[in-house]
Amino acid sequence: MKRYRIEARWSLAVATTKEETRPVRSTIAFGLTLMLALALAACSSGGASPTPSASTAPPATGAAVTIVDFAFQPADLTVKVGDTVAWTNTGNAPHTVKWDDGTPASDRLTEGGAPYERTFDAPGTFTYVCGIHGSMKGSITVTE
Ligand SMILES: [Cu+2]
Repeated sequence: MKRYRIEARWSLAVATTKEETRPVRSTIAFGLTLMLALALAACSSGGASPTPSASTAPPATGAAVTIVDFAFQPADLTVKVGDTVAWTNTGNAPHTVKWDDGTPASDRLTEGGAPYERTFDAPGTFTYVCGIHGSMKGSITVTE
């Protein structure tokens, strides 16, 4: 008997507040939809992130030397076999990269100009100087 009473009361309450419950219900439904959409967006972005990092991993074989204030920075750099090193001049004076191993020297590197690149296919230490300013020295150590 008690059970019936409670049910009757509840249905009465729903009946009287029917107009009020409707907008609340649709708001809740909208909120749930939004949460679901956000959860899905979070899932898809979380699933997408490993893909770019995997694709960016293989070409990460470059290294850079910047020519600043009549100096190679870093002066000594260690890279892996197969890596390409790029030299960029950021100063007003022109510089070159002249190799001690007989590899042809770079063209004159000027500020804002294209970088000079060399790819190292064998291990060893490759020393160089600036062909214009002999006191500017640097080396690339290539490891397996
Ligand atoms: Cu120089």
